[in-house]
Amino acid sequence: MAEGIFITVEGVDGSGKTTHCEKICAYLERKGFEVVRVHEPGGTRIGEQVRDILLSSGNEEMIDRTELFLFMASRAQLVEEVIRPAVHAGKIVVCDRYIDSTVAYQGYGRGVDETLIKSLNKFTIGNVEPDLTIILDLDTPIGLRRAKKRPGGGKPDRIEKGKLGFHQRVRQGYLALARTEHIRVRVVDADRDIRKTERAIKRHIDSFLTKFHVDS
Ligand code: T5A
Repeated sequence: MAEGIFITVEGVDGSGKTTHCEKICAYLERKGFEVVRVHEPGGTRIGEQVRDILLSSGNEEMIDRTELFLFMASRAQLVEEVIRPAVHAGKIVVCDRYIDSTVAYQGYGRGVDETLIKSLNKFTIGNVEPDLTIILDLDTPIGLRRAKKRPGGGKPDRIEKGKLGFHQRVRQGYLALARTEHIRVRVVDADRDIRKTERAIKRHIDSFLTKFHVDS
């Protein structure tokens, strides 16, 4: 491929993004593509330091604007260090969370103005827009329970500690985004057997690759 592809995976906490990003990468590699897997916040040396500040449950006094700018800072670094060069080199980048997380969490969840978020996102990423976004949709209490049970899980981080109402608004935000961005965004039911979710995701990826005549 002359120019690569950029796929993002989104959803509420514990919806299975990490699990399915791994499966998507393995699937694409089996098809012969060169794949780069990244996550947000983090994914670079500087971004991982920002991630620690953002998620540390001790940082309870963090105000919404600080949170918003730290997510953007981590994203800017990831775009320039990793995503843009990889896409330009013809690779497929699979990113666990990206711009839609900020619309859902800081916009719908915290109530920050959506127009402001979108213009900050634009400033942060330039033209590095996702080609395809999979939203794993799940009832929020189920996701939060799953996140607690994951290996190495246990204590909720600063954002997982948010009230149920906050997490429910985040889910509604994702569903609203899917309605307005129906060409780029695909919603997959994540409240079922992992293999069924995996098959649904593969169908969306295959149909995207066919539609855009992409060969490895
Ligand atoms: N955030 C992020 C913002 O507020 N704004 C932003 O702009 C950005 C980029 C990131 C936090 O930051 C927020 C959102 C987040 O709160 P994180 O640690 O990266 O923090 O958190 P998550 O991205 O939510 O990752 P999690 O690890 O919590 O959840 P995942 O990755 O969605 O879920 P996963 O794959 O780890 O699965 C959780 C458990 O469920 C099981 C898995 O085996 C695992 O044990 N599971 C299933 N169990 C039953 N049935 C299924 N179908 C299952 N699928 C997975």
